[in-house]
Amino acid sequence: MKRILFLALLLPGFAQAQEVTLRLVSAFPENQFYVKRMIDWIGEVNKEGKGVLQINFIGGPKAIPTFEVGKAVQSGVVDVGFSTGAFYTNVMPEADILKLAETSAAEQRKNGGYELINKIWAEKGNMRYLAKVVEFTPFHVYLTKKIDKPDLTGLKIRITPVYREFFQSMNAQVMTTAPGEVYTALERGVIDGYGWPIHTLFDLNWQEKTKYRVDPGFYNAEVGVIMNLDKYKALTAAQRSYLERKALAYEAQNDFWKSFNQGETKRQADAGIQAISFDAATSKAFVEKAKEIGWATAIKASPQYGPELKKVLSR
Ligand code: 173
Repeated sequence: MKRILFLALLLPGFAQAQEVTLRLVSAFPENQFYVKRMIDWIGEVNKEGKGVLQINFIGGPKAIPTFEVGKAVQSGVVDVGFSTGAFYTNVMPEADILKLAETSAAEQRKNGGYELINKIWAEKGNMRYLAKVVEFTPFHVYLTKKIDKPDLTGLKIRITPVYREFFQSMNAQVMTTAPGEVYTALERGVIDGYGWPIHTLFDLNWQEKTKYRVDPGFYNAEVGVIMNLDKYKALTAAQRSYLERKALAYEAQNDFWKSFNQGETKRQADAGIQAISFDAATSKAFVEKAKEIGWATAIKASPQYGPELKKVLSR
């Protein structure tokens, strides 16, 4: 007993050694809805995690630029990142393959997908993939000019790696930007449109500059919580199980997006954004082409893991 007391006095902070604080950065702008929702989750984590684990939200792209968040997590400059895979293809090309998921995150927890993702993320990114927190969400092409067929010839379109090959196949002139730069690019007429999910364009006021949305949507937007692997391994068993339980609870709310997306579609119509749609055969070909190009690109970028990912992500 005496000896324990002696040790406790000797090591400052001994009593608090079981609480860890993780530093988190977001690749999405702070005023965007994803981040508001993520901050609510952090609130929950911190409320119930006293004495075990706390998360400190450092900030958005002003703290670490959108396309550098993955690198910061990989190197341990920050502990946790909130990002979509397309923003960290500079860590590994596999990151962008998650957009091709047809199986849900819940299904991937059961069919080996989650383990495979974590094997790749650990090996190539020094990361742990804690949870997918956006899914059931298609991407669309949004335009300031009208088109009457799936042809983007003569149009300058803002992209991320999500859309590159597909939009190029429709002859678009593409330009990569972080979400935070889209508004200014629209305002200055530098772009005639952009790729983005069906939801959350209002947070960044893009509806002011957007006239059309091309239907149908394609792929499945993914946003995840990723963690530096060394930091993850350094957690105690109690900290790790707490964090994983909270991450899973966050992921388990993904059905939220289904109703939210319906509301967002209506909100776009109310804001005067017109849907451009094609006949059934053209629409079908559009979606199939996106998928075909997506997988061809994925397998070319990762001959090692592309085919394995296809097994667990496809239906
Ligand atoms: O368009 C984008 O910035 C992008 O790639 C993305 C991916 C997932 C969710 C939201 C945006």
